[in-house]
Amino acid sequence: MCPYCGVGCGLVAWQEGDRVKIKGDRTHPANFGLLCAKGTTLPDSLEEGRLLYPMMREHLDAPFERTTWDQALSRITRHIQETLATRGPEALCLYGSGQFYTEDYYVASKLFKGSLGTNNFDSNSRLCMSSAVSGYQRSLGSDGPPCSYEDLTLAETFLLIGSNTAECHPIIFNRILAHQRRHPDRVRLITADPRRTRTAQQSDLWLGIHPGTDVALLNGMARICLEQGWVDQEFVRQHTEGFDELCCVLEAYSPERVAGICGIEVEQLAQATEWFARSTGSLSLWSMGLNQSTQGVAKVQSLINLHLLTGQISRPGAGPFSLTGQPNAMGGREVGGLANLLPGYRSVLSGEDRQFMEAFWKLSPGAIATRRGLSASEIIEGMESGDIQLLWIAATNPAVSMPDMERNRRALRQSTLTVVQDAYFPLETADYAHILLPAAQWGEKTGCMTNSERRVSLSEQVRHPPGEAREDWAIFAEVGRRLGFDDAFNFSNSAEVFAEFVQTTRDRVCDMHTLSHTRLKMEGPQQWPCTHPDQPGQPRLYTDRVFPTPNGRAQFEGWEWAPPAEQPDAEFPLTLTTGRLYGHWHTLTRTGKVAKLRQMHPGPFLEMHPEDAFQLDIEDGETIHVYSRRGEARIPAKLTANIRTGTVFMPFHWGSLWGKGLSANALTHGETDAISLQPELKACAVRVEKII
Ligand SMILES: Nc1nc2c(c(=O)[nH]1)N[C@H]1C(S)=C(S)[C@@H](COP(=O)(O)OP(=O)(O)OC[C@H]3O[C@@H](n4cnc5c(=O)[nH]c(N)nc54)[C@H](O)[C@@H]3O)O[C@H]1N2
Ligand SMILES: Nc1nc2c(c(=O)[nH]1)N[C@H]1C(S)=C(S)[C@@H](COP(=O)(O)OP(=O)(O)OC[C@H]3O[C@@H](n4cnc5c(=O)[nH]c(N)nc54)[C@H](O)[C@@H]3O)O[C@H]1N2
Ligand code: SF4
Ligand SMILES: [Mo]
Repeated sequence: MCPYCGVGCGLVAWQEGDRVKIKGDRTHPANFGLLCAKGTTLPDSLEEGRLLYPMMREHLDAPFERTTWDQALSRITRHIQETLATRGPEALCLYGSGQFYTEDYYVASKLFKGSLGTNNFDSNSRLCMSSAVSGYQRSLGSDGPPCSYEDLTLAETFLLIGSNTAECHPIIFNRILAHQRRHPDRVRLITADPRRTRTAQQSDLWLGIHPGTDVALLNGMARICLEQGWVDQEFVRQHTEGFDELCCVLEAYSPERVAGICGIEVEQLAQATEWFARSTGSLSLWSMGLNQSTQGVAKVQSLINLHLLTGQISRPGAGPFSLTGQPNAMGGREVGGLANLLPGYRSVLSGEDRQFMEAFWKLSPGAIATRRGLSASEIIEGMESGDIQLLWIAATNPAVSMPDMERNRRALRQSTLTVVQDAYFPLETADYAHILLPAAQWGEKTGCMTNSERRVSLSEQVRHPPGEAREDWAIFAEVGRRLGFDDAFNFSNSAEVFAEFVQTTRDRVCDMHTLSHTRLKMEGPQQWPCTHPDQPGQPRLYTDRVFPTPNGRAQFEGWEWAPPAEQPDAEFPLTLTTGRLYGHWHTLTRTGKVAKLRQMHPGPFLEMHPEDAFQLDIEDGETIHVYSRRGEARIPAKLTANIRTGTVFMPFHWGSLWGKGLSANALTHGETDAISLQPELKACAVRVEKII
């Protein structure tokens, strides 16, 4: 499976000499052989700049020196034991990643939440999927996405909201366009995005809303449905709860007011609503434009409200479909890879769930902490206050990807002991590490990942890890054994880890207890729930219209629109939004090593509307200064009418290894959604200045 985005394309990989070769897997149901530019160039990213040996240093200003695994792991184990004795488990913390394989995630979870007794294991999914998780849970009772890729060829109306699908989930977008080409009269695409992205350019309708106004937009659409009689009365009556309360909220969202808040025309709002409500199947696809917001959960729930109201759910070609970002963001949810979760879609806040996992892991009753662990942003606060004595970072590069870079830098500098476990060196986050552990990456280990449509694929090893690199799960397991938990971490391969993990999913929404490495190898990738050893998994959830809530009904929850946390003002008059480019992956540790992709996107830029630029006397290509209350960037302006006036956009891929002043996250702030604790990476106030 491709180790980049959550589309989860299948690959055929083999070794030729010392090179790995790949092609698209024609039999894989996610991509049927197709790959995008990132997937195709994957082999070019595997060799250069690898971290080959463990390295250590006494303090952050000393140079790294090569060390042995034994010495590095002894230091970590000793430090954990001392911390447990003096400060207790809450002073230990792991920050992981949706790019772990499921087996890596599971062993990490077992070590921290089980054996060590702290829920301080969060992951970069906090910056990515946590609003979708909370929104799904509150509305539908569980965060399993109900849809399938099959729906991409059955829907009539596509609402692409806060998703640049063409650049970020390209193979999904290809499938949608192919479907539209087959049914040009029926199939319609609506894109809601402050930028007229490649996705919007290929859509039938672009709703160029102001950043952060999605709740108003979706409430406006719901209100039009009420007025026009486009409500599926029977579905609402039989399968939902909270309709009257929702109607009260919707009263304030007249089309005129909504058009004003969003900065669009009433006719556009009406057209979008009609296409959505009156189609034979409406599928909404969303990602970071909804999730990365102080209203992230409100946006997700408002979107789900619209599906429930119109009955556009629980049947083929319809439903609210969250596109997962990272290849194994979904697997992370299955194993409890956020500070509030436990394996098998369980919660650390539920006594019953904790008891199950304590018994399963053969721990004493009460061994799992009752409190939610620290979220990504709270980890930074914990570093500032000195409450965290061990920070272990694996498969994520927070020195580039977390908001408010300067604050993070100061916090990370204060660490007593930071371990960074990554495949590459140099790396921005390594600047803050005392110990570097070399990780085996894609192609060098065997394990599973789950894509956006809940499909589990097995990725097999094609070559040996370079140098002394080891698999992530094996590193966590060895630390577990060194701490004295021999039985718990006595796995001899990742198939055994997977076999143990799947038993935690039995009778759960994500039931995959019949899956094993052998079955996945023999029968190919499977969707969960997959409850029968001889039958394939289910393509859709809730087709019986019974939702996993206490009374089986889906829940309407109406939200008032609120603007982003930091509003433009006289000093910082523009709203900056941030995101991705087609050819690059996150912090460039891999795609930055591929010449073809570097040529495609040579550097960062600030997209701005010519009218905004004219006022500041800025020309296309001119290097400019961008300031926020927290930091600055110095990058070329890229003038385009494909963005709203008042809004500017910057890709977030470039970190300090590529030069000074190139990072979007020097500008962003750390305010989060109150429920999901996901940061608002999509809106902050900035000022642009001409350099004289
Ligand atoms: N090429 C590429 N593909 C990737 C990745 C990558 O790094 N590169 N990363 C993967 C990961 S982890 C993720 S999470 C996904 C992310 O996938 P996407 O969410 O599609 O990508 P982004 O560019 O972060 O943001 C999407 C869009 O949200 C818009 N937006 C900003 N503010 C708002 C708003 O308030 N409302 C609405 N409606 N839209 C808004 C932005 O203008 C942007 O076009 O991509 C995955 N795929
Ligand atoms: N401003 C702004 N900031 C954002 C976003 C945004 O839209 N705007 N998006 C956010 C989102 S959605 C995400 S998902 C994050 C992503 O942010 P990060 O997680 O920081 O990004 P990556 O560059 O993918 O980092 C993954 C790291 O894991 C390493 N690695 C690869 N394979 C392996 C492996 O098998 N094992 C180990 N141990 N390491 C491995 C890579 O070398 C790399 O250093 O960024 C977030 N930050
Ligand atoms: S669409 Fe995503 S999973 Fe497929 S090849 Fe491209 S990056 Fe890989
Ligand atoms: Mo993400």
